[in-house]
Amino acid sequence: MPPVFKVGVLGVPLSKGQPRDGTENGPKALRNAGIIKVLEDLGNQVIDHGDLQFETIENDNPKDKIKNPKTVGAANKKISDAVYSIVKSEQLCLTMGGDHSMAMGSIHGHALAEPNIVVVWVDAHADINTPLTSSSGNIHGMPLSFVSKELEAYVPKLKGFEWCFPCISVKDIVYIGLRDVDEGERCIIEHFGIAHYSMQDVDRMGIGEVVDKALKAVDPTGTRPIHLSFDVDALDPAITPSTGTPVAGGLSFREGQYIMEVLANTGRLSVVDIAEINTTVGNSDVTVKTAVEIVKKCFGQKRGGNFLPSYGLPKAN
Ligand code: Z70
Ligand code: MN
Ligand code: MN
Ligand code: MN
Repeated sequence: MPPVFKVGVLGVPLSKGQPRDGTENGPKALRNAGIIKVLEDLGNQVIDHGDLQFETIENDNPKDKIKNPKTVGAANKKISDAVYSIVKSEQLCLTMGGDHSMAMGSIHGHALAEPNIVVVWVDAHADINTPLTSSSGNIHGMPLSFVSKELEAYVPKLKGFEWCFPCISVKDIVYIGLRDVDEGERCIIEHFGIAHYSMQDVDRMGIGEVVDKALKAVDPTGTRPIHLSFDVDALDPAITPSTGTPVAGGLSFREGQYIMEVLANTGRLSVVDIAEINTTVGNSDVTVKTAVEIVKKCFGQKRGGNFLPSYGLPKAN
């Protein structure tokens, strides 16, 4: 039998954490692909919280390098509040992005509701630039620096982010799938000893050992609630071409599914972010189809097969 979850679905149509239009269509694309029914057909109870609405704040000029600071700050405050109340009401939260700056609010809201979370960050990128190490100024490359206690001294106080106090430790983060990491990020990872499994590690050990080691690295006792932040660019661009920064040599469909199945099996998934689908880049049908298949595996679908609790084995006589 599949595990059956009470799932709270939240659309996060955010795009101002990066330069391209199109990531704001992620929630709509997943809804049009039938994500709600897909989750229900697995036996889950689904509560659809709709899509958040974000304002574009006028004259939101760059602060030093940082682009759209007030708009992204205000959007993430809304995300934090919404995720907090979904987690508090005991729903397994699926946040459908949206660019990956959304994880700042999502992790923040999650950590307020569940103070002992670990963060599994599946991404080609490390997204832990500080506003001072970032060369792009795009906030989707920075969310982890804003929420990490050890990095507080390295992140300048910015208007629009007053609500965002650090709420996790860098020791609670583990990366899977890295293959495009900036100099400052690599320095942060080494300096603070952040657990990380790059594509080289996946090549060497295989995905099975990588996921085992990743979970043990952040949660040796296997008891803590898990925040999965999944950037679709972790997957190979052959299967998720519709994303702003495709990087060759990514996770295969099977490796992506495997990560999700193992995390679902822990019974401790608590929030799942799916980020960086950009419908205006490449073949969005392929990308959305891949994303739906991957998301399903977080919510009970197993490649080995499933049956619903209501299923009764037909008797011959
Ligand atoms: C780079 C930066 C990034 C996604 C690009 C890239 C970050 N490290 N994240 N695409 N999804 O701009 O900070
Ligand atoms: Mn990425
Ligand atoms: Mn290493
Ligand atoms: Mn990312």
